Amino acid sequence: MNNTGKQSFRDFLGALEEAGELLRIRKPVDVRDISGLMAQTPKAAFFETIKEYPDWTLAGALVSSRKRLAIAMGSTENDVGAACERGLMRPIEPVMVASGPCQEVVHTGEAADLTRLPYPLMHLFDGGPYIGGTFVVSKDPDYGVNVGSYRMMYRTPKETGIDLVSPSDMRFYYQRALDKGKPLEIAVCIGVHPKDMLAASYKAPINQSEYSIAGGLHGAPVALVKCKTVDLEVPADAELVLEGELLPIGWTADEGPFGEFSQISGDVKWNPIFRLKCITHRKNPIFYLLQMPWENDWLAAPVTEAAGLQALRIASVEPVAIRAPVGGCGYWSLVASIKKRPGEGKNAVLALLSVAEVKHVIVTDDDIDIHNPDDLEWAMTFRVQADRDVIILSGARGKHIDPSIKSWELGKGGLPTTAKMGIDATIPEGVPKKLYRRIKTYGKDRVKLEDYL
Ligand SMILES: Cc1cc2nc3c(=O)[nH]c(=O)nc-3n(C[C@H](O)[C@H](O)[C@H](O)COP(=O)(O)O)c2cc1C
Ligand SMILES: [Mn+2]
Repeated sequence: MNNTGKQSFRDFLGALEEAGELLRIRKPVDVRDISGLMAQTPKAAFFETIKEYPDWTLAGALVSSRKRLAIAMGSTENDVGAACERGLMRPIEPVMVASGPCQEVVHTGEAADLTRLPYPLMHLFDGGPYIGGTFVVSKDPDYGVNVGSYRMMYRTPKETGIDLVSPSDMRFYYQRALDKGKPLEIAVCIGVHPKDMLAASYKAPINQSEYSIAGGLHGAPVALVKCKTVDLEVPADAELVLEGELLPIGWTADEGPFGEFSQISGDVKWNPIFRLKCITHRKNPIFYLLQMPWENDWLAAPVTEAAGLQALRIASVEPVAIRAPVGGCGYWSLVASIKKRPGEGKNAVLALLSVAEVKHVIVTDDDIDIHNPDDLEWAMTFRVQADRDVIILSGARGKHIDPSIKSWELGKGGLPTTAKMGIDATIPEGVPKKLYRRIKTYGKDRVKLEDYL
């Protein structure tokens, strides 16, 4: 813990280890073998010795299961969305501190060199080695501080690509700087707590800093230090910080392909370039290799679930359980059960379809266990009449990455739209509840099979 009581990346590794969820790999490893090994680890992995990078250790697969995600959130596995929502409702502003471990070692000039960091090629077909787990800070003179996560592709020792295709606050900040012909300063933090990563990936209103969201999730303020070469502040407890700027060249550099969070090997995109000025890091730094796609998809789930809970409450529908399935990559689908009053199956569908990228929604009554696929299918079978209970909308905001929306037809810089579908799998109005009385086996509570074995 750092002195505000907020947990750090290292605190989280400690919590994983305590829960028996961290695998320590002591044997020296070739950095090129790390992705392949990471994809096989049943737990989070910590590589203690990387042959070509003696100054570094590396951790990954930290939240690529609901179990480890729950450890990060300090909640039960089914309540990560609710824990996230509680944090979102009580933002806590960050505090400035004079110095922090993230700047124990400073490299400027020649020494600021991206080839000194241990990040391997992640997937076959990738356009280069990528940094996936970024916490990127930027500032706009009118809108203030922003934090988001955007993947970065190695180009040269001083340059990376960065994916700024989709609408985001930082894309907007960059466009505003570009309109003035100016670069946008950014600070890229790597190795922060998963709650910080959640805050970064949360779409806060443009004039709210995600630092206050991170504070809320932690229940303690984020301590910030001033950067060395840019006018920005970064979390004092980060493992590593890359200071630099996005060059005012617009969306002109090839970036990709990359193994995307859609679980698809993506296409080449046109994007800006990040230019490095300075690297700062902790002593004995730990590089965070965010394992795509799983960690990205699991990190998306609590935010999508929390947004779904909030949308339902705003629509004055009472949620009972919610799930952003990993098959929907944590972004594209939501399944929820509600305490329904007449008509609210439809209200709930509409509310959930309004959430960010959510494209498909299923709503059930609260007697259905939405975490059990067979129970969900049963509700879909007997509570849905497709001509009445399926809502289809056209022309909502979409994401390039979904092949089914054919974004290649848009041309450079164009933004796609998508259809959305919601299924009201609640008991239809006018159908008596007693027609859904579930079978109970006679005598099941009285006898035990094991007594007969
Ligand atoms: C691990 C991770 C990687 C991400 N990579 C990207 C990316 O490369 N490009 C992008 O536009 N969004 C990416 N996102 C989603 C954005 O971080 C998210 O939309 C965020 O809200 C953007 O913040 P902003 O609107 O404040 O700029 C990523 C999210 C996560 C969790
Ligand atoms: Mn933002």
